[in-house]
Amino acid sequence: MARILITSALPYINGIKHLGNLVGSQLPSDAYARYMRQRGHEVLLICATDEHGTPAELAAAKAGKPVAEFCADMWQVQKDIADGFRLSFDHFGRSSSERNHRLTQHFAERLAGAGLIDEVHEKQVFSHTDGRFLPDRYIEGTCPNCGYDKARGDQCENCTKQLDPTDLIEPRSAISGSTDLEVRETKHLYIRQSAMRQHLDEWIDKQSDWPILTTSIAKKWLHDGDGLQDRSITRDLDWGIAVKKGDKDWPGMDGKVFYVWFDAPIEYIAATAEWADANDLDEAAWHRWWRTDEGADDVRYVQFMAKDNIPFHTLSFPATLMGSGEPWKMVNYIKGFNWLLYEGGKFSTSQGRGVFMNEALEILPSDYWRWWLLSNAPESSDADFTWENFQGGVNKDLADVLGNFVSRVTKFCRSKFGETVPEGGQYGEAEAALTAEIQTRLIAYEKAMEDIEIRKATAELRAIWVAGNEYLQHAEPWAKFKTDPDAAASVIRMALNLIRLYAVISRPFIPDASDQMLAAINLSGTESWPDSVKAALTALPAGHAFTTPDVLFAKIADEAREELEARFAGS
Ligand code: B3M
Ligand code: ZN
Repeated sequence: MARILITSALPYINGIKHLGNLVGSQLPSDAYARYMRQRGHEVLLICATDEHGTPAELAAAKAGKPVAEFCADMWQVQKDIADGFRLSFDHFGRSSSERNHRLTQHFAERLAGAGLIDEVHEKQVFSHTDGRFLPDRYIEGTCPNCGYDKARGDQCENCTKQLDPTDLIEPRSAISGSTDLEVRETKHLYIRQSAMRQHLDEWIDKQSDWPILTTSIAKKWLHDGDGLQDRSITRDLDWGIAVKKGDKDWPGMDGKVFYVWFDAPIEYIAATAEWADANDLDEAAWHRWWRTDEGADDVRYVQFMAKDNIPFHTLSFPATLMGSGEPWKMVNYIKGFNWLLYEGGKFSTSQGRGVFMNEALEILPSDYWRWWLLSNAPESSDADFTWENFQGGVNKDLADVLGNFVSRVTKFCRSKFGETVPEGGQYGEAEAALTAEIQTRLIAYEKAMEDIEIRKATAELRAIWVAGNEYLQHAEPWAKFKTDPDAAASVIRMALNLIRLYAVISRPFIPDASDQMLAAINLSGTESWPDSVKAALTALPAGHAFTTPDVLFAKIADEAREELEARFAGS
């Protein structure tokens, strides 16, 4: 039995995430965790909301709520949706937790102690009316390049030119509209990533099994241009983790908070501590996942994320951990994802283009989405969600292949033999061939899950469903029943056992359908992974009672698909 720590990138708090976000980290992390649990490993799956930074402040202002209240409400919304998708997080934390405040300040103190923090004096815009320094995007004015009058201090939205706040004509505060601004000297903290470049480079070179997508992005940041830059880790915001050294004040840093990308990955650790707190466990309980001097050496730590998050996880966060000089667990494997497109274009939150997680659950139950998204996960390249693809995948794989198999077998059995596994007849060559084929495919499926090749895994699983259908097609129990009821009985006995096997091995992807199938055949709770297919196919002996389940998966009709296409076309 191994111990596996799994983290999903933390969904940002500013709004409900779309299906592209879901398939880029949370959903595959869940399928992987479920699989590893079924195999008997000790798994800890951690996620949380990422709550700090400017976008959280802006979203709260837009919602007309104080930011703390906005984040608390939005955490609950995201938590409920995660439950709706059956994401089996052991803990879904918050980066604004007390644990994360303390840990983030602790890391800052350690990094400063190791000489890895520079205090840099910079000029920045101060607003007298607002009584604070303004982050670049909180300053608005006229673009010197195109004359657009709502350009932001970091960029003009109209002509896309990158700007400095001092470039703006007639600058004003985006908070109050005040023009009473002044450029003042202020101080920010920079983490000396450049000093850790060689260390990071060597560490990445050791990760020979990482996917190319992950290492190539890390190497690009390490070596392109001027190489790894020192990064500012502080911001002038109200909402965030106060800049302190441990619990001591940091001179000259009053009113500043840590940059959101500094504290967010630390929340992986803090959320594990939150998990221990929530379960009345002691410090050792979470240390054994994170401190290599307290047992975490034996842990395999796997991270899931979309590709734009990779630099922060291959460089910035490791720099924080290494720089602390403490024995923190470093990641063993990073699984990165490309983009999911929506009907050939981008999902867009601002334009309402695409399908958002809450909407998806209102349309169809989670298994439909889980299956389609995971069997089309954007692993080696971008993937495209279209309603037509979605309809095709659902109707074919789930309704025609799996759902139909379960319903034909149970209904036929009920009408001819009653709702118990029939006795009589003998297994022969067809059953031996089927068992052998499924065994081979199951091994390939397992290998794909070990390697976190999600699409490959779903392809093998689908092929295992198809094999059962083909077996039934050839064995024709409905025809045999008329001449040789015993032969029909043995086919149905095999088929009912296949339902149980399908319920168990499909569970990482479609947990609700798995529950339904196991309940129908009266074997709820028997979900541990089969050692051998042959043995697994004897779980239901003759005489075992079952109930005929409702339709597992309904087909999506053409009219329904067209309606959805129109509804989600965006504005
Ligand atoms: N919140 C990703 C995002 O929202 C970011 C991930 C943090 S992981 C520590 O795009
Ligand atoms: Zn412009």
